[in-house]
Amino acid sequence: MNPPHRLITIPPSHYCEKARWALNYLGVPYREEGHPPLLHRWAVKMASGGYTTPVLVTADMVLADSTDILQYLDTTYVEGWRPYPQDSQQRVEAEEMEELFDTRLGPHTRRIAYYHLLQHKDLFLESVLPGVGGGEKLVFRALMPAIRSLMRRAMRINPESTDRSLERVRTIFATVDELLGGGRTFLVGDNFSAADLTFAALAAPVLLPRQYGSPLPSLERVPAEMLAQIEEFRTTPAGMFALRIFRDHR
Ligand SMILES: N[C@@H](CCC(=O)N[C@@H](CS)C(=O)NCC(=O)O)C(=O)O
Repeated sequence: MNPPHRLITIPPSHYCEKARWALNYLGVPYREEGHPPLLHRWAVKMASGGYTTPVLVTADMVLADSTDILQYLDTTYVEGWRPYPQDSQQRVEAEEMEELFDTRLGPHTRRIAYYHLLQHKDLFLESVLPGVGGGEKLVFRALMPAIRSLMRRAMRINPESTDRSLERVRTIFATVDELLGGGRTFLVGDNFSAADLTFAALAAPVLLPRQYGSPLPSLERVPAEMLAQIEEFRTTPAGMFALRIFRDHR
């Protein structure tokens, strides 16, 4: 029998990782349907009418945003792990942090990773093609030069914007360093929540954690400039925290 849920993804996407991680953590059965960037558009349009992944299709609902997916899991699987704290004040804090990471961290870590990977065809293809169907793999390879420039244009990826994104990521990491200041185990309260999961998932493109749910390039193979940035972020308290969250909870 087919699992009840479909998860439409661009497999290496960190917003998809956020949804996939929550589904895995709860043990919810689902079937992942991976597509490469841009070729995802048709499947997503058919399923949700929108543009972005992840999209979770359940028997009676279509959820086209990673936060909506976590909220859905929180209210549907009430016997298991609850992504959001039960205390109302802590819940507000967790939701505010999730929103901050979704809007101020995710777009910038993605730009930094793509800036580097788009310059290295093999690393790029090894990152975006696992988990994708054979036909789309062929089409993607054939259209790769055009897709690469469309992606650069759509995400405004250039050296100057990438430098600005590095500064934005440093700022969010410094905020998380401060939040963790008193030696906290988790960002909100005493339990693993959507705040921790979202920070770790959306920071992943500048940390390359081993436990990530889709293959990422190994540290030995990434270009020197990217490696230096990963080492910088990995050695901050926020970076070490995200790597620990992956190690202990992914
Ligand atoms: N707010 C959305 C953002 C998702 C998002 O930006 N997804 C990217 C992948 S990292 C995407 O599908 N981009 C494709 C496009 O915009 O065409 C969420 O949390 O689900």
